[in-house]
Amino acid sequence: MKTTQKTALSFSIAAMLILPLSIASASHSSTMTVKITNISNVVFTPPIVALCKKRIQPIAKVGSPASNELEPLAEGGDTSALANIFDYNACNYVTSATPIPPGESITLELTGRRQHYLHMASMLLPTNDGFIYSSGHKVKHIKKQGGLALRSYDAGTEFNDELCANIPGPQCGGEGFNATREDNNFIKPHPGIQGAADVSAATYNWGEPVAYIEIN
Ligand SMILES: [Ca+2]
Ligand SMILES: [Ca+2]
Repeated sequence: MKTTQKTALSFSIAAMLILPLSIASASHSSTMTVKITNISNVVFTPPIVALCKKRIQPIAKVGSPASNELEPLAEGGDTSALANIFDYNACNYVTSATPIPPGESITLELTGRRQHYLHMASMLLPTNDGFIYSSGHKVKHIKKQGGLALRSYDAGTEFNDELCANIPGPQCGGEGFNATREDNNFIKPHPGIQGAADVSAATYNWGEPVAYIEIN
């Protein structure tokens, strides 16, 4: 009897020792690589990529007006307001140092867990307010399905006049963010380049999807 009790006690002590270690191992953060590939005819501005522990408001909601944080990204490639959201929610995030030209990819490293939620956004150049985003998918789900294909969206915050004066970046050099919003002030699938003014549809128009994200 005494022996049995001693054995039971030994097991429970062993369990206490092992359990916290296994919990720590299951929730351990690791360095992940997020690879973004541009499969369009337009350039992606340096993207911002975040991994968040909690579920947070998505970067964009199709059919709703763009947030004041999304507007400067979609019109000017400025990620700083989105970075503030990620800071506020204690997410890990990185911003690429370079844009992603058509047919090329970049790989960014950041620390996270399989349970974390991925968020990513980038502007499409040369467009008025075209952008791509991914928001709220769990890392483990993205990994399980081998990656995510992204479509393009129009932020609905700037009319698509396709005038270089209103398009920033190396192709046009025009204005980026402007607080004025277009009449149809909601996020919608991007209609592509129409060749309405300064931007060549033959050179820049694209099909869907426009990007692919993989996590390793
Ligand atoms: Ca627009
Ligand atoms: Ca605007």
